[in-house]
Amino acid sequence: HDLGVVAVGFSGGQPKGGVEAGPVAMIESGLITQLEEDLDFNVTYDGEVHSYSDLVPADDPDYRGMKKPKLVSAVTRQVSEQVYRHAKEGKLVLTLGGDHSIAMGTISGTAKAIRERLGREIAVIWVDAHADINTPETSDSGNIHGMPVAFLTGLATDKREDVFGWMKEDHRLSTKKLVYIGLRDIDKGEKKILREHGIKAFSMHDIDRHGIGKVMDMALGWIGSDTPIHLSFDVDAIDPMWAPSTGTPVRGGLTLREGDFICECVAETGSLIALDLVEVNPSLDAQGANDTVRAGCSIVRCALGDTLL
Ligand code: DIR
Ligand code: MN
Ligand code: MN
Ligand code: MN
Repeated sequence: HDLGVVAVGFSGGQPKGGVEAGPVAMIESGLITQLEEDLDFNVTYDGEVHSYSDLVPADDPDYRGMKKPKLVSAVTRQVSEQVYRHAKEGKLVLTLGGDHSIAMGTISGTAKAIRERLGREIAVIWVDAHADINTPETSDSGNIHGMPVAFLTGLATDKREDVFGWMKEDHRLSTKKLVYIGLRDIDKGEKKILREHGIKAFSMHDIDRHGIGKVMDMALGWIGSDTPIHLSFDVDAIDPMWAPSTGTPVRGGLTLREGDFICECVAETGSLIALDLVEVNPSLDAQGANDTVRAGCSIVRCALGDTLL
């Protein structure tokens, strides 16, 4: 199988430096070689961790409360085109982040490519402690990594081409084709959005109640078989016991095995078309950086078909 890899060294969707070094850390630990040699992928990777420094605008004032709106818009627009090109050629696409704002690029890219190539709408499984579905108006932080799902679903839009106005209908995702797993830190405005739009979400409470096996049956049942799946995995979904080096850790998360299990189940469907692994920040909790990088690499291998037996 053909795999396109995009390494996005970007931190502008949130205030903490260091997350731009996530891709290098995962690649240096041998991830791409493992995908080629152990999992037999034919990998296309330009060998570059993109920093998009040419896209830094001269000025970038807050707009509708968003911080660095022009920068994040320009970077995600470019990521969208990179991911689109791989997906249009029928490749599976792996994107290593970077903060989660980059999912505005990855998911818009696959949504467009799969529409054009297969005439299908994609489904998204968003594994995260957070819902990342704030609109600029509901966000308390103004950090755009808390907003990608709102723009991708069209709950947030803007006419300004340089502030996500480039995102058109064919880039978007239906709220009915979105499933969350692992939620445990949701803002008040986000809860209202999830409720009002009937968005399918499995919180840590649901995982405690039913077990991760049943939750995955329900999550994949909601999506339906034979639907192309984009898996967007924020490493902060994993409990900080195993993945402490991330910008907004929240206790009470998934175990390492539950994280891998989610990915194994998605791999088993045979419908995975793209995977994002984001928010690995090796400079935070430096003691735990190795564990966090290992957790991230394990997630990627499991989603891309590594099996225990
Ligand atoms: C909070 C925290 N909901 C915000 N969000 C995220 O800033 O909008 N942390 N995504 O990773
Ligand atoms: Mn996230
Ligand atoms: Mn998160
Ligand atoms: Mn945040």
